[in-house]
Amino acid sequence: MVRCGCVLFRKYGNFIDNVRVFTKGGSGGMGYPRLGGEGGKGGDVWVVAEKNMTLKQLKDKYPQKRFVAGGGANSRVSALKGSKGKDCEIPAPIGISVTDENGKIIGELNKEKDRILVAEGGLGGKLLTNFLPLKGQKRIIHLDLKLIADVGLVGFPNAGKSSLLSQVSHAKPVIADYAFTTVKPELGKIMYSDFKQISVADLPGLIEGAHMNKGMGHKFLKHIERTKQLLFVVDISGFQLSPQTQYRTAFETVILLTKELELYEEELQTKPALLAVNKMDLPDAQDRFHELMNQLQNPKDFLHLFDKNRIPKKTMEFQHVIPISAITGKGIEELKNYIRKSLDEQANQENDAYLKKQLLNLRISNTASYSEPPSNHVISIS
Ligand SMILES: Nc1nc2c(ncn2[C@@H]2O[C@H](COP(=O)(O)OP(=O)(O)O)[C@@H](O)[C@H]2O)c(=O)[nH]1
Ligand SMILES: [Mg+2]
Repeated sequence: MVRCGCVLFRKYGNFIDNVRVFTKGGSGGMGYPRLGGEGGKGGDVWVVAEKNMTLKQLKDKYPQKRFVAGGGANSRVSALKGSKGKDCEIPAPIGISVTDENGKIIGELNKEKDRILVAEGGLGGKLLTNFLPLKGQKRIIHLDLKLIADVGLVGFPNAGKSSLLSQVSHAKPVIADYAFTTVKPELGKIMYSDFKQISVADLPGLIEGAHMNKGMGHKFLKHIERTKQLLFVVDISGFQLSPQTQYRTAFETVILLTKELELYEEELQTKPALLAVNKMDLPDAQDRFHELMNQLQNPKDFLHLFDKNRIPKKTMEFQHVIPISAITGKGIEELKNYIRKSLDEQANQENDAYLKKQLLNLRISNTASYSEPPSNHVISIS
């Protein structure tokens, strides 16, 4: 058995699982002191869960990441009670938690059309406010995709995902219960000798055609988003769903899995991924493994063997490929170490990027300190 994992590539993805946005409720409208008229309330800002929305789409659609609701109408002789300002809606994916700048949870979106009020509009001018309107609430919020686990297992049936999960987690995996999902992922925890823990989710039911909602299709694929990294698991002897379906080699399995991810959501492919090649205890496994490595390192030489519509635009870039046997336990320790290393490296990279951004923000705020011009007509409440 090959002892060490082979490094193919070393690149961390840029899957977006959190977004920071600026929100501001609309200002109230002016009151009408002489006639006792009341200005309209400013519009509110809401975060609303929408099907098929992703944080990346949100970022692409609103690069400024500013959401400001409309102002309330002033009170006039013809309309003493001013109308309410227009609300502003931030479209977000399902399965999001919304927090404020201090990390305090404002709310969660667990199903389609769930909505959370994040910044309230100011009151219109009225007797109580001396007919002066109030400003809307200003708030910076974070939208975070709720994670189910650090690592998600990706593989066709019988690859050995369940066996692997019990082997690495030393305990019977538990079935997790999440409000935002009907597919219950099996969760296991890898324990390290220094008490570090890494959670692994097995989301069963991925088959060819899952992107078209075959098998558990979308329900399954949706949850691959909710892990920091992917662990592909393939059977070195290949895969055949049933006697009626085509036999696939391990390499073909990797390509087909990649294509399923791509067809569902291309961004999934940017997640850091490892490849565990299972059942290395079987006869001929060693030869097949060398063949597989050759194919993975030169995919272009082998892709012409596939149907055109099965070839992914981009092949998966695995951080490591690790031969294992979930039955004998061979390679499992190496796999655990690579999983940990990969997650640590990703965390370091994210941390570096975060610090760089903070530094940049600091520089910008030092060079151009900006304050809003004072207004005679608007007062603030704290
Ligand atoms: N020879 C061998 N069989 C394995 C290994 N891992 C799993 N299996 C067998 O493969 C079959 C499918 O395993 P399972 O863990 O249920 O796969 P899953 O469908 O991906 O969860 C079972 O019969 C396992 O005993 C392995 O490393 N070597
Ligand atoms: Mg299973």
